[in-house]
Order: sequence, then structure tokens, then C-alpha cells
Amino acid sequence: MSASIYILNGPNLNRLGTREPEIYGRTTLTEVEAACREAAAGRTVVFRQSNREYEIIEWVHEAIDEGSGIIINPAAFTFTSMAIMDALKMFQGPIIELHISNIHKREPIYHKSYVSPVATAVIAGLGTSGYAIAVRALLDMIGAAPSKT
Ligand code: CA2
Repeated sequence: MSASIYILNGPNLNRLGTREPEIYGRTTLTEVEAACREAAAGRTVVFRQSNREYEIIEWVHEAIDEGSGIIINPAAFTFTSMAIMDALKMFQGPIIELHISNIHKREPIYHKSYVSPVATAVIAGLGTSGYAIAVRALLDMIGAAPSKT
């Protein structure tokens, strides 16, 4: 089975590591991507970020056709996007919703996620290390064969 996994990141996360380090840390998204690829140990990882909602929806559609699992940090779209929720609903495989910070510890506007009801699992508050943990969990869920490398 193809174990191509999609890791999708929402608005402003391209600037990760440059502000609010007390909440989000100092690791950049490029470093997060490298950690994900290492955790995936040679399996195909499609790692993307966009500030545009439609682009994230298009990538979910691509994952529906070509992916076996999705890790998504929708960032602010978590709290606003029924369109991303609807796209994710069509995905047959496991979905991990990921947040670097613990959104439940923050202000009430960060508590109601449109994505959680359609996600298989939610990771929040593990910092950027949560991404590699999510990759390993997703590979377990899709039953990916051990890498030969
Ligand atoms: O904790 C997360 O991963 C969030 O999804 C990040 C979102 C926020 O709206 C969610 O409530 C929780 C915000 C991302 C802002 O992007 C940043 C850019 C540079 C430095 C830090 C964050």
C-alpha cells in the first residue's frame, strides 16, 4: 500500500520560529518539515503550507486521491472553516489535527474547532515536537510497512 502522507499547514505558519517563541518555540517550519521526513524514514511525505483556504482544500482533495493519511495544522482556519471540514469529511483514511500550542488553555475563541469532529485524533500542546509524534502515530494507523532504509 502507498504510504504517502500529507502534512498540511495553515495561515502564518510559514513564519513559525520568528515570533511568540514563548507559545510556539523557535523551530522554523523548514526544520519541522525535516523532522517529519526523518520520522517518516523514507516514506513519501507531502509537506505544504498556505495562507489561502482554497489551496488547503485543493490539497485535501489531492490527498483524497493520492494520500493514505493527513496531518493538518489548520491554524486560524481551525475556528472558521466549514469548507476545510467538509473536504476532510471526504477523506477515507486517518486524519490527525495538530496544534503546536494547547488551544484549550487559551482564550475561548480558540476552543471550538471545526476540524476536531472529523479528525481521528487531535494533538495539541506538544510544541513542534508534536509533528514527528503525529507522523509516527499516523504511520501506525495506516499500518505502513517498516522502511527498508
Ligand atoms: O498552536 C497551533 O499550532 C495553532 O494552530 C497556531 C495558530 C493559532 O491560530 C491556533 O490557535 C493554534 C496560529 C499560527 C500563527 O502562526 C505563527 C507564526 C509565527 C510564529 C508563531 C505562530
